[in-house]
Amino acid sequence: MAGKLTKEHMNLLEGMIGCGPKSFKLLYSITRDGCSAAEFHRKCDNQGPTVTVLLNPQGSVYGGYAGINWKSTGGFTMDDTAFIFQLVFSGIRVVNIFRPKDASKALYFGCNRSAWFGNPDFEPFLNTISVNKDGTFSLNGRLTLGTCYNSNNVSNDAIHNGSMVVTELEVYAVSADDTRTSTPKQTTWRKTPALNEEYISKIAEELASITPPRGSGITDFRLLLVGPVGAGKSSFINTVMSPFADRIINKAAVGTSSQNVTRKYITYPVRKTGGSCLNFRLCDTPGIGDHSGMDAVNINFLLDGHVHSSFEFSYSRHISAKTPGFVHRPSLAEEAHCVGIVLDSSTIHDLPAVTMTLLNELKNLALEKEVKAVVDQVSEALGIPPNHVFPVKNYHSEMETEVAVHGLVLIALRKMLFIALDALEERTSANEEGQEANADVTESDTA
Ligand SMILES: Nc1nc2c(ncn2[C@@H]2O[C@H](COP(=O)(O)OP(=O)(O)O)[C@@H](O)[C@H]2O)c(=O)[nH]1
Ligand SMILES: [Mg+2]
Repeated sequence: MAGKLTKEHMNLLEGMIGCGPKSFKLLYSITRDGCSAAEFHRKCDNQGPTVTVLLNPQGSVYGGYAGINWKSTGGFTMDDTAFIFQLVFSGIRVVNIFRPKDASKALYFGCNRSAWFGNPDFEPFLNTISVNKDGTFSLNGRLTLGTCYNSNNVSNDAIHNGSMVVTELEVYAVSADDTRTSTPKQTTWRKTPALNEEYISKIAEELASITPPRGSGITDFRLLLVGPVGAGKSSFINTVMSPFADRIINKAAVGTSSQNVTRKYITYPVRKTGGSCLNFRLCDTPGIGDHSGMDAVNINFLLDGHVHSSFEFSYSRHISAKTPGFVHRPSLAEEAHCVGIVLDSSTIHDLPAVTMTLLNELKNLALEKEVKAVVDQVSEALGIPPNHVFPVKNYHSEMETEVAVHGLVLIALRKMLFIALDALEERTSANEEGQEANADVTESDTA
């Protein structure tokens, strides 16, 4: 059986290991051989250097390299060639290598433990884990970089999405391969953008240059965010603001305490460090499912621009033309130009049926106003094209900004802006054509 490690991953790993081309032979796979420490040791002990790779449902790929034999003899073992790595985060290439700072505890050889790195740094699983109904495995280990391995200021969540649920764990024997020449690094890096400072400033500049179409009379795009309570809508807004300010922003109230739960419709402009505003507003909404009043009727009014900023939703009363502050004839500028559905990737399997129904209704309501979501399953469940689904990670516990977080959020934001731009260009040209047609009629009338 071929493993899930791609050629590109192998090229990246052999660069990290060093000393020329390597071949990778699959020794152990939890989906093929069962997830048990005994099986891991039966297949992987005394096989020389190995790579252990984990793949998760969010599309992240990370793992650890051991430069010496795995054994079942117990105790810590020195390995200054060992490292923990990340290759992909949420489907986007994010390459990081975390080397030991205390190599004397680089590996642990426990007969009831799988590949075990540091104390505790990266410990996939203990004993035996049974497979979940959906084919994933909820590993009982953890990723907590920083004790024996350097964390390079990358948070654990930015590697494993805050969860030890995996779709696969594989171990490969690594040996020198003189028959294969490695792909030059340059070629690999060009295929997809590396999320580094340079890329972040390039994409931030590009985003600042996207403006509503001329003739639309609109100064800023309205990007509406909807989703269940606690999905991360307010955090997403703060995270989007952060790369433009070069610090973590906390303007939108985050959290589940009663004063932090969003009850109002609030539109947030985004400022650059110099003070000027970008050409879009992020519109925060109350969460679906907390008696917040976010049902199909109210969402429809919101999409069409009948609701003013700071409007407080009520569960007991629907919005109507009699609601104080109701915008009777909203202009195109007041409508939602793009709708982003924000979902928490760790609870996507458990969304209540009523929430799914409402999200589906919302998609139908939004029609050409295209929709965003954060995980692949949503693409299927809601019938949204996969290239409109963007996994992102918000700031929630970090102290400092992170390049990978900025990269993912800016890529998602760019897609939202392009969707809004396309929708508005279509509307504006349709209006212009309408006006031309009217002008023709007037001329012939007066002739
Ligand atoms: N692990 C993790 N937690 C997050 C993320 N985004 C938000 N959170 C946390 O989830 C909780 C709810 O977030 P919030 O933005 O208030 O959700 P909202 O109700 O949709 O606005 C807060 O405790 C956040 O710190 C994320 O990307 N990863
Ligand atoms: Mg909120």
